[in-house]
Amino acid sequence: MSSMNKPKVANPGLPRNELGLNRRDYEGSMSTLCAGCGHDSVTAAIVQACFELAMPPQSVVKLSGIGCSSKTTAYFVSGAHGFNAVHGRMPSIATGASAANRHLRYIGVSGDGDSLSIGVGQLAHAIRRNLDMVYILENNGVYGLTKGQFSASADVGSKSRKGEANEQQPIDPVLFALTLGASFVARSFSGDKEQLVPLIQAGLAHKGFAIIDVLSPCVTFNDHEGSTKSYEYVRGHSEAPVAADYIAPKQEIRVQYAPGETVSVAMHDGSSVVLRKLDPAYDPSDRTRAAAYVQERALRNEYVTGLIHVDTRRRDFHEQHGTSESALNAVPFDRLCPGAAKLHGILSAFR
Ligand SMILES: Cc1ncc(C[n+]2csc(CCOP(=O)(O)OP(=O)(O)O)c2C)c(N)n1
Ligand code: SF4
Ligand SMILES: [Mg+2]
Repeated sequence: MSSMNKPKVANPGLPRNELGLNRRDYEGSMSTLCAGCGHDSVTAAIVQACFELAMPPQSVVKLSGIGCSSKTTAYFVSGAHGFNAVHGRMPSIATGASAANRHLRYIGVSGDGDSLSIGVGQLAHAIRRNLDMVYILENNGVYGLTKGQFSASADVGSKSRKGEANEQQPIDPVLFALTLGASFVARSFSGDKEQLVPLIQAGLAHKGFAIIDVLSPCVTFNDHEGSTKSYEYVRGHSEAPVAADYIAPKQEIRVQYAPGETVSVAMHDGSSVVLRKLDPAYDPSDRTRAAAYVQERALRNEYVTGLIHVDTRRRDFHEQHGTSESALNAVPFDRLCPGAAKLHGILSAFR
């Protein structure tokens, strides 16, 4: 993929975070996506989230597959580690990298084609394993990169640019993730940075798999009348039962909330996520009811957005598998490779 680096010279007046870095330090190369593509707004939200969290760039690992959406990783945190996997195979790379170093922060960006067609089996197992990563699915209902075929997330009846209606049932990534027991499930819209930034921050603070389905319109192939993934349709058909505010560790909760109006979720890193209930009956800790709510609203042609479900008690991949506390590249060779005699002993236990 060709890329153009942005000049690093920044206005000296730009605000700096605790590390002394400014927002420009969290950007990547120049985007080659179409002007107005939703994916570029998601990039801007990731940049803001990482800047505000003062994440050391070298602590971030960016992973993606293939698609316009998967090009996103080139456009943020240029100082991070990165791996652009083959189509649909990003979760395997993330699993291996995470097993080798549990202390880095893994941000995966994928598309509806990459995640729900060729990569659907990979995504399913990353969810089941509760891999410790944020998985951002930039969902536009089409294969943008290959010129606008319907993807597996296209709604029944949604029309292509030429007027043809999709007939196949969609896979809703939110319902898919809830069914598989995902521990953090959110949905947002590329045009709603106010909602998306704290969701990304909460996802990064979550110990386990945090999937964020971001409705991210494709202006070139799926932004016309009749499409259910256009800017206009998504704006007019989205509703959030809870609003999430991310509160960093040691940061005071400054806003006064009325009693009963909020639920505070303590995250493993000492931060908290304050959930303001916009629908008083909604309980984001109840996975079954969350799924029913999303389905009921889908029947009314509404996208449920916000933090849909969170469960901080589920053991993540590292706890389940007892992965190495130190990164494998820091483990002495004699511990990494205990020798032929030990290996023989292990193998004979399986005979
Ligand atoms: C093995 C393989 N099969 C097919 C392709 C062609 N291909 C490239 S991207 C893509 C779909 C991308 O769709 P999506 O993930 O929704 O990304 P978008 O471009 O819409 O952001 C396909 C089918 C490929 N690159 N590799
Ligand atoms: S084709 Fe669609 S998804 Fe791809 S860059 Fe253009 S607007 Fe974005
Ligand atoms: Mg797509």
